[in-house]
Amino acid sequence: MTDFFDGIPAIRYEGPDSDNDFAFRHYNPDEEVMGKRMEDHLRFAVCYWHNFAWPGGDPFGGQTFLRPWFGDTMEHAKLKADVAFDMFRILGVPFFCFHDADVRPEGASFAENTRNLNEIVDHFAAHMEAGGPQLLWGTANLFSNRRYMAGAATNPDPDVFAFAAATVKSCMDATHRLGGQNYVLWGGREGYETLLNTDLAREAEQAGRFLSMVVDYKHKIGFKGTILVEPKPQEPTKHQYDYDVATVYGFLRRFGLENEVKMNIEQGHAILAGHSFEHELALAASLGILGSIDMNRNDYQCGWDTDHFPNNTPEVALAYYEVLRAGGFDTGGTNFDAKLRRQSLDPEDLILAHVGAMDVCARGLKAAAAMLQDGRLEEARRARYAGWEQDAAQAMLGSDLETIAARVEAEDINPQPRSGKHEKLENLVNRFV
Ligand code: XUL
Ligand code: CO
Repeated sequence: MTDFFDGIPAIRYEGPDSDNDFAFRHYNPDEEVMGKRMEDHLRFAVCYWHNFAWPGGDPFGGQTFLRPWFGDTMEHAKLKADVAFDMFRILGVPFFCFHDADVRPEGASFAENTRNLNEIVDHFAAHMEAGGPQLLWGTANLFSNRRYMAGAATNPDPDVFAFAAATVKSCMDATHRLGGQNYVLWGGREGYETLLNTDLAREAEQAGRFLSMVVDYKHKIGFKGTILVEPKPQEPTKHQYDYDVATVYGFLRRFGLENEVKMNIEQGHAILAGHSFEHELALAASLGILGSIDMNRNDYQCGWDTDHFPNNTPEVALAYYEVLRAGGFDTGGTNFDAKLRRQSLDPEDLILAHVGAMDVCARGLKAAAAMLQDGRLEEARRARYAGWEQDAAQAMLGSDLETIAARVEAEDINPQPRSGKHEKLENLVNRFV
C-alpha cells in the first residue's frame, strides 16, 4: 500500500439516507436486481489513463496535477500501479482497463516497449493475485506517439502499419496473460485530416486486413475474450472511419467480421455522432454486436469530448434499459472512460468522482429494471406491431408487389393512422427515473 490515499476509507454501501461523502447511497454490490447481483450487472471498471496518466492539461494550459508517479522510469510506473490498485481496492471495483502507454515508460524501440510492458504486466499479475480487480479490457495506444500522426493501420507508411501490428500483438499477449475479458480497438487516428492527400479505398483495405489479423491472432493464442471496436465520429481527426455503430457494422460485414467483433459504445462518442447513447446501444443490440460501454458524457454546451463522469440518472437509466433488454452484459461491463476537471487536484477527488458515478449508474440500473419488470413499455411496443403477428402480414413479406396490389384491391385495404403514444410513454418513463 502507498500513502497517496491516506485517511480515505474503503467505500461501503450506507443507503440513501447516509450523509457520508465516502459511502455509496445506491450502489450495493450484493443487492439483487432482476435475480442478479448489482455488481454482476454493472461490472464497473476504472480506467488507467485518465486517472493515473493524464497530467490535467487542456489546449490552453499544461499540467495541473503533481503526482509522485509522474516520470519516465520503471520505478515511477510501479508506483503508479501501486496507487492504482490502492484506488481499485478503496472503490471495490471488480475491473480495470489500460492502454500499454498508460502503464509503462516509452522505450527507444518496439523491443524495449514490450520488455517494459511485460515487466508491468508481472507487477499487475501480483496485485491481481493478491485480491485486486480483474481486467475488463486491454488496448494499445496507437494515437499519442508522433509516429501515429497519420494513423496506425491506415497510415500511408507501411512501417507504421508494421509497428502498430507488432504493438497490438504485444498488447493482446498482455491482455491474454492477465485473463482480460475483452480486447478493445479504438481507431484513435484512423481517419483523415484532408481528403486532398487521402486514398480512402486503400486505407479501408488496410484497416480491414489489420482487424482480420487481430481476429486471427485471437484464435491462434486461444484468447476467449471478445474483440471490441469503439466507434467515434471525429476528434482527433476531422473524420474518423469508425464513425458510429452503423458505419462500423457495414465495415465488419464488408470484411466478414460481423460474427467476430462487437462494439464498445461510449456515451460521449454517440452524442458527437448526432445520436443518443440509447440509440447506439439499441442499434448494436438489434445487430447482435452490443459488447461493452464507456459510461462518460460530454459537456453539452462545449460540444467536445470532455469525458465527464456520468451524473444524470434519467440518461443512464435509458442506457441500462437497452442493456437489460438485450439480456445484460456478457464479457462487457461499465468502464468509466472519464476524467476529473483539471482543478480537481486532491487525491479524494479521484475517489469521490467514482463514488458519484457508480451511484448514478446504480440508480439508473434499478430504474431500468423497474421499467422492464413493470412491462408496460414493452407491452406498448408489442401492441404497436401486433398487426404483423397475423398470418396474412407474415405471408406478405415472402410475397411480391403484384400479389400485394391484388390483395389490397380485393380486400379494399385502407389503413387508418393510429397514435404512437409518444407522450404517454415518456410520462411512464418519468414515473421510474
Ligand atoms: C477516446 C477514447 C479512448 C478509448 C480507448 O475518445 O474513448 O480512451 O476508450 O482507447
Ligand atoms: Co472510450
